[in-house]
Amino acid sequence: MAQILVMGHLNPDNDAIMSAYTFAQLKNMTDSENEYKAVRLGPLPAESAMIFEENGLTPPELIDHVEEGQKVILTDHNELGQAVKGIENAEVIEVIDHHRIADLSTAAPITFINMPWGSTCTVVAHLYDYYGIALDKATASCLLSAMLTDTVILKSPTATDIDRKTVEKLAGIIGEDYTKFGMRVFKSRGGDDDVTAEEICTRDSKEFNFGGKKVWIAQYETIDLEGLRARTAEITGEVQKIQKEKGYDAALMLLTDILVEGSDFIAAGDVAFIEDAFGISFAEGPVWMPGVLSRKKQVAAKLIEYAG
Ligand SMILES: [Mn+2]
Repeated sequence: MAQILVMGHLNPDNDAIMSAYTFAQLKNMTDSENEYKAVRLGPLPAESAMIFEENGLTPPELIDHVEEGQKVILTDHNELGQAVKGIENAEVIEVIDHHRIADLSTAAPITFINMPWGSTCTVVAHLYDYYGIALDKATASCLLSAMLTDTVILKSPTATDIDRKTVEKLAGIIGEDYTKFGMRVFKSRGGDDDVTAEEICTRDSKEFNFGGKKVWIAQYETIDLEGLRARTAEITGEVQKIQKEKGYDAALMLLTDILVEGSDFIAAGDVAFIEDAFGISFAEGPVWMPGVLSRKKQVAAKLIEYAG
């Protein structure tokens, strides 16, 4: 019996954690030949901790690398830059995702399920259906919480009709209005006052390769952007530090207000590339981008298009 590790991306968000957790559980219910263990590659987000606690579940264990030959299943990512240390010498046996297809290649044919839906947990919910496994309340809570954080309670342009239908269905299983549940999930993150600039910049950051440019894009979601703006200088300093120390061509921080529905862009490094792509200027500091909620669809996709 082999132990197979199921994991979301580095700097995990709620979708990375919950997709790994619920998919490992599904695999254990449908394949008795192997043992599937969900793990995480970074700190547990506050909302994930709340959902695990409420449902009496044990969060995935933290790991920092995988051994050579380890069998792994990737959820919520397929870019090597977002994967566990040692991935080059591990064996990827499945990928369940909702992102662009990047640079992963395998020696053998594998299950690779990638749907352009609002969250990986939407894909996992449909895989429970596919295997005819009924969702219990705890699993539905895990999945729903991640569908709502990834789609900003269905307000993000990444939310599809499939997401909307699935959200309604899961809210029915847990017996709670999805908007109320979603606000409760977002509020579990607490206010921003106790959060350091370093945490703001690293809580949900990802590395991308845009036509040879190594670009770091981080996103921090708040329900009080006005309050955060008092700390613009401090946060800008942190973004500049990350860009320089990690040698990124460019670094872009999105401070996203989920209630007002838009983001402040703070950039460092080769900002001309970002300015040209969006037709904006950072000469006066951060730039307010109304309606921008999705890093993937409204920011990364635009930079890929521009770089190509
Ligand atoms: Mn996701």
